Amino acid sequence: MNEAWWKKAVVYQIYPKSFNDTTGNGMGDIQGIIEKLDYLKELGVDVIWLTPIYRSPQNDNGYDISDYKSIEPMYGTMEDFELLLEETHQRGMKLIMDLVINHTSTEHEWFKKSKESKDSEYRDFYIWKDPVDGKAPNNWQSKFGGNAWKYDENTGQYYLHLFDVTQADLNWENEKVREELIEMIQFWAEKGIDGFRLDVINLISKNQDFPNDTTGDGRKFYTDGPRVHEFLQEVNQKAFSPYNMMTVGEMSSTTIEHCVLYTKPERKELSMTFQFHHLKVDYPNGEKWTKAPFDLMELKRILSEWQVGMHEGNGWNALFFNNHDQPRAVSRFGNDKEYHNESAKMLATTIHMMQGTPYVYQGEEIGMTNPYFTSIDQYRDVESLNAYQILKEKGKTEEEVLEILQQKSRDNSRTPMQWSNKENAGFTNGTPWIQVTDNYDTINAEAALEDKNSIFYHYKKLIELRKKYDIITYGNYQILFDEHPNIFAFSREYNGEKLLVFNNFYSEEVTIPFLEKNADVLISNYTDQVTEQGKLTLRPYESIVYFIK
Ligand code: TEU
Repeated sequence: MNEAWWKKAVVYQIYPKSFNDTTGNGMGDIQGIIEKLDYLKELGVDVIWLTPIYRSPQNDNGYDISDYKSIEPMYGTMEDFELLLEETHQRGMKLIMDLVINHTSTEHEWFKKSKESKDSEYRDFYIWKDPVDGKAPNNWQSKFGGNAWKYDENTGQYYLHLFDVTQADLNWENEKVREELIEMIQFWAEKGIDGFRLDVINLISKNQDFPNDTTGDGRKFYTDGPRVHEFLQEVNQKAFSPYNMMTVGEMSSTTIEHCVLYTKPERKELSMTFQFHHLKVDYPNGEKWTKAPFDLMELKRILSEWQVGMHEGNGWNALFFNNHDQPRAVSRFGNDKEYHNESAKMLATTIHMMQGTPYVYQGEEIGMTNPYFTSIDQYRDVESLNAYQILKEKGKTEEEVLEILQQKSRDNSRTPMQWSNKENAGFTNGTPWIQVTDNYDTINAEAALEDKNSIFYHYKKLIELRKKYDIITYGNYQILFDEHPNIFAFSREYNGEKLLVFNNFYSEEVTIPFLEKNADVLISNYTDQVTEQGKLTLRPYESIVYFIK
């Protein structure tokens, strides 16, 4: 298999806690994933990405790891995992794990020993600093709100936590930390997994002066720090390359220039990167916790910039609108009421016709929507619960805060997978850890499989097209009608062939010039097209891909 097999692959992200429960404890488990492998095979995905299933106190649903080499008992056993890996491979699919190596849980043995005393041999596994003028060492803020430094009375120092206070940042400057982490990666590689998704990996290198953030609100994460490429090349050389691992880095607030450096093959760092700028087009002035419509012109500009920049730099994009941290795209960028089917398909086509490796987040393939929770008691996510407190302290009313959470909370994507119209959407026979969205009676996998016009079969066809047409993988990208306020259109060209992709992002019908003669329709979300006298009419959320030989 050539080294870049993942350029034609599609990855399916599973959030195990919400995927499928076989024990009745209300939380998904590994046996539940095994039960659904044939469903994923039917969809046609090539790779499964599991978010963390390692032992964890679950303060951040597994992104707070207390033991990298054991499975969290609520998900099952190591034997269950090894069976999942074998069953996945038997079906010709690959499996990648989530690597959270910027921080560990404060329940991790390393942290417990580090915290014991300043002389602990593990002290420098983490980032401990003396108070400055009796306060925190600098003005850095946690991504989950509040100070990024926690004072420890016992040793009179602060430790750094860029995320929750129970997620202590590892000190990558310490060679022993790198050695331990590389050995852990090799442990999983030896089991035969096929790669990793690397959590907030561009935060691992900190500016050792730990300067105040003078440009932002203290949340400017010293992303893409001074030694980040050096560290990644070391890990790649000792752990990724020897096992031919596919790797995807989650890059908070990064740049095209850095992502070209992270993913140019000859640099041997990562296979591809997730960037998030396109998922902040409903953050007015960069502020997530505000209710606001999305800005299509910004979405088009950012995605186009990344398409062109990464193509020219020979880098490689991970393409996505959905994941476990983001609201459901059909509710965020589409229309989950009157045009649910059309808009979900339109959004899928937008992503899958670009250059890069597409990621399908569990439930996206059947058009799962935000749950529209109405009470704070329905929320589970630590970031959302912190935001609730902070917004209330800032004087927002309960109603205003709940409206913001309804639009922006990470729990929007963490409701149980909707398998059928049975109780709890067929996810569990117990009480689900988080409420099921109440539209599961019509939006569920069983119904989707029985309906040839379902969103599921649109994804299946997009995945098939990627295998069949090299232009989708290798073609260059050019935006079309870039000033049009309603449509996101672009072309792809490769070896004399051309794709024309038209997406109407709104319910208003629009007409544009269209002079192509021998254009074949590769895929669309309507059964016909309206073209006459050199014009193309795009109906509500209409999406069409034309292929010109
Ligand atoms: O997410 C990184 C991150 O910044 C997220 O907090 C996300 O972008 C933000 O919530 C959007 O507002 C990764 C994991 O995907 C996330 O689930 C973890 O909570 C986080 O790292 C810490 O490990």
